[in-house]
Amino acid sequence: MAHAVIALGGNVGDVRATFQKAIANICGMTQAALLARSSDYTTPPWGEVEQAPFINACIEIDTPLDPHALLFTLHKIEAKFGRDRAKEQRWGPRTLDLDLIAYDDVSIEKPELTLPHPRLFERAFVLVPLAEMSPDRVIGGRSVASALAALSTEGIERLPDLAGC
Ligand code: A4P
Ligand code: MG
Repeated sequence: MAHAVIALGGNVGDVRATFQKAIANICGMTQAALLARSSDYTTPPWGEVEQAPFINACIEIDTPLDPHALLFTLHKIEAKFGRDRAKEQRWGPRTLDLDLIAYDDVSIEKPELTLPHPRLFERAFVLVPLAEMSPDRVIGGRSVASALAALSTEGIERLPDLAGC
């Protein structure tokens, strides 16, 4: 089993409901055990595209899949929840984005899979939920809490838990 960190994001549709179903699919389709789930956060859109605020969250899983098979399965789950890469703009609006943030201490530098995630340390919308679960986790030689301390968290707000979750 390997330990993997996955970031969830979306700003189209009922994103929190999508997250709940997507997490169930991740566990089922990657034969994974869910170790931790952060709260959901509302986050200002990052990047140059003008668009609605996002909801973001992170999970930690134990999975028997290798990193490529895991990302392939995450892409299948994105498609299942309405994501169509052929029709969308990079960094633009989407129903569900599933990024593989870290996989054990594995380093990979290929366009189709870079680990740890190459833009992790620029993104408070990933580091805030990650820090809620594992502030002391070291990824790519940096602790989550210290990486987060270097970023602005303006506009990022934790959402109350959904009833029944
Ligand atoms: N890829 C390489 N490494 C990885 C990895 N570790 N995890 C490849 C996931 N994918 C990886 O990804 C583009 C390519 O990266 C894929 O072919 C994959 O094999 P994508 O998901 O198709 O495209 P993307 O999501 O538009 O790119 P990226 O860089 O993941 O962008 P974002 O930033 O995740 O996208 N603002 C807020 N507040 N919250 C957000 O969640 N998200 C985006 C959009 C923009 N602004 C945002 C948010
Ligand atoms: Mg992505």
